[in-house]
Amino acid sequence: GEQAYLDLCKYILDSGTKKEDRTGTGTYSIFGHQMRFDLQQGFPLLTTKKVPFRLVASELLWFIKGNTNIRYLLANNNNIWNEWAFKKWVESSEYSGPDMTDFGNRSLQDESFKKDYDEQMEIFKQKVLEDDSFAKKYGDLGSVYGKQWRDWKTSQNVTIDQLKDVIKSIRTNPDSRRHIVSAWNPEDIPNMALPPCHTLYQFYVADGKLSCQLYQRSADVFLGVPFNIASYALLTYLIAHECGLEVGEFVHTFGDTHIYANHIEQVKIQLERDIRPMPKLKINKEKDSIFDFELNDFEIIGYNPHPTIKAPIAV
Ligand code: THF
Repeated sequence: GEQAYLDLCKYILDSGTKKEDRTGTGTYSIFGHQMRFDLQQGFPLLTTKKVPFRLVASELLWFIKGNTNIRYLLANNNNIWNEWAFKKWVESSEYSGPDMTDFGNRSLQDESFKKDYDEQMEIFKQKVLEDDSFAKKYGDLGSVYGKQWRDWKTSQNVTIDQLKDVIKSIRTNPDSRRHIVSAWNPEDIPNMALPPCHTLYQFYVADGKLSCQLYQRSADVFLGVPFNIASYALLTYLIAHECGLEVGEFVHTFGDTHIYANHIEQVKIQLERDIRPMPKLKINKEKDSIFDFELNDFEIIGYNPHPTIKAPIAV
């Protein structure tokens, strides 16, 4: 449960190794870890800070629809993937605004640069929302999660719908040890804005309950992991619902597990807070296919978290 998350944070602060990373931010990290969440106890949305469920749910629906374009997220007021699409745009030959090299770090250090950046980001978002051909070219993140889950292309040019297939295999052969969805497609990685952090997940059925385990190769413990826990818990609820099963456990297994150097103070604040009761998830029982759900088919009940803790995302 949530205590396992706080224990992980504390362990990394106490024992993590300082490393440099791709983003130039620096991290404290450990390698290899596992947490378990009993979904029968409630819905694992952390209470020691506010986790915006609406953003978690719209991102998951975006994956489930096989969509890889941030236009869908923007239309749902979800900005969590903007930086990766924006990066492609400002590095392209068609971009002619102020130089945006290393915008993630510079906007944290330089007030006047941040003004330019915010302005360019606003223009970019409007263009993705309003201009179809621009959106097609620069709103798309390439072969990220949605593509691999729903539309994996083999070398024979056959399409594999891993999500549909795994639901079918859970229904027809629950004892199978092959209920796997992989987002890690080595051949396709050069076509992705970011190689998948959630590399692979597996389902397990026992005693009428559906459990899910995720292998996450790289984990941003403060900003990403609270989202990731809620996202895979929601996915497990939806698939269990479609397959007529109860929910079991979510098992979260990690590779490089890190806290960014500029999240340390935020983590310390969170560690001082006491855990509150877990909320419950209510889903619209009139729908039965995971492919038909929309944002307003979910409701989180009894969520009374501590306040938001703001932190910069590393790009
Ligand atoms: N890159 C990095 N550095 N960390 C990640 O967790 C991450 N993701 C996705 C892709 N690249 C990543 C994006 N997921 C937030 C949360 C999840 C994200 C990206 C950003 C975030 O900033 N959350 C804020 C609220 C943001 C808002 O209100 O708009 C928060 O306080 O939780 C790994 O999946």
